[in-house]
Amino acid sequence: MPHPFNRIPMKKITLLFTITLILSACNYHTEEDTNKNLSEAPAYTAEEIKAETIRAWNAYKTYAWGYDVLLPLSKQGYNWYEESLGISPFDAFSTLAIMGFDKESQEIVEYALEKNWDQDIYVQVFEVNIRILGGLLAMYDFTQDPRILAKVQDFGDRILPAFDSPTGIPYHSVNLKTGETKGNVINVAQAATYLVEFGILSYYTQDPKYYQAAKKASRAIFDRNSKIGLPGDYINIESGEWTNNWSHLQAGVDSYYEYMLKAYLLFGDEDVKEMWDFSLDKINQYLSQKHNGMQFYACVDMHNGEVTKKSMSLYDAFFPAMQAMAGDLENAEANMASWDWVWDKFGLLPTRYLWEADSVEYANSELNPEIIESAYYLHQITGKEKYINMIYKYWQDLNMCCRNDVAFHAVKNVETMEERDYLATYFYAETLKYFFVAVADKEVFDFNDYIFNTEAHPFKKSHFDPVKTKIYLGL
Ligand code: DMJ
Repeated sequence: MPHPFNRIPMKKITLLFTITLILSACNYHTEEDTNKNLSEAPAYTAEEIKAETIRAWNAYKTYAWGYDVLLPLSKQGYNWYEESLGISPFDAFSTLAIMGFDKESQEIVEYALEKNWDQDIYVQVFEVNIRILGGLLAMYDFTQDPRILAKVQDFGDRILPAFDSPTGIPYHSVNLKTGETKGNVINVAQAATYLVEFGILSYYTQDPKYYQAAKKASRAIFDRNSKIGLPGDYINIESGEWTNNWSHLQAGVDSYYEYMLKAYLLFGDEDVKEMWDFSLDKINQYLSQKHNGMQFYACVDMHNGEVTKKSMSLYDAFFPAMQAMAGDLENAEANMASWDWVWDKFGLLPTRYLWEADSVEYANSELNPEIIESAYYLHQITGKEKYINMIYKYWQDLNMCCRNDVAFHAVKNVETMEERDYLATYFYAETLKYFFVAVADKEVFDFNDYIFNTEAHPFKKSHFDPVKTKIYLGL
């Protein structure tokens, strides 16, 4: 596979030449291309993804070990807060474990066992839940090592005080050492993306308090739906009042919906199934829009359903996966086709695109997984070859636009492909994992056996006995 950027001496050529070269290398999908045969991108193998994963992981170990994040261009580490939480290793573990990198996985287990969470820092509850708690739970699910369960429970107990609010919706941040909280206006995803991790923690600790806290938070959002049945996107967690009346399924709301469906599928909780069914009806009724024969999902006013913005954020590309998982293949395939069309326009997805105005609002792209995730679900569920061909194409484009001499990097602008010195931790947890499982043998990873948390940490369905689940989660 060609990696043209690695051969270009970027600093030695003129800016004009660089931009021309990058545009021709990366932005090669034109509107006329959209109907061409997608099988043009070459197939890749699971071994190839493994080689790229270990290369990128070794870059983290070499340049950023102990930090949260690798900065792959300046080749150094970066922390989210004043002290490191070590997020990359926790996010990377389940991907390395599935790929069979036993030595590297064991190194992360040792790192987790040594980690002391007694840190006097405020952390964002949503982010540490999906990445650290989710990563550690997956580590326990893989290893069944009771020492890891003790670490997970310790971490869970440190973020649980965030849920001690008048509404039961968590504060934005919690101090890991003191349990003090701050931040009383948060978005819906930050408010209600806990059912999966907290349910698993309840199961493994046999203590319903975690799942019950998560469910109270999700319920508190759902119960504040408008008269026409839609949530807003920002809420004051003390007063329970919406501070923004936009309703959508984009970044800031996305995983609230995702977790209702997944908690039902993993735990059989009929209450959250009802919430999901109701919400999906409203999404189809108010958010779904047709434009130029394609299907998009708009932002609308939560009180009257009027469209407020015809935009998509690259995070919403997770939704075809949810539709497919829920059995709504017609909408899932129509939605996926729109995402693939946007990808073809740029050769990567921009962070926010205005589909009616045909203009880019936020041009950066951060190695995000969602479009690959949805193509993977659709390939698994429909068996249609076009979806694996899309994944081959995404891999080829990502390589051309984001691969560097040690790992991969984000881009500041999908129209110029200007590089950004950042490798998000979810690239290890999600993006590389979806590329891998899309082509891995069923014996290595069988899609039907697992539910992923929103950070793609996989949990084996068969590990959760339905009778015990009801007791341990308090259903
Ligand atoms: C991930 O951290 C999670 O999937 C989250 O739910 C939103 N998306 C990012 C990656 O794009």
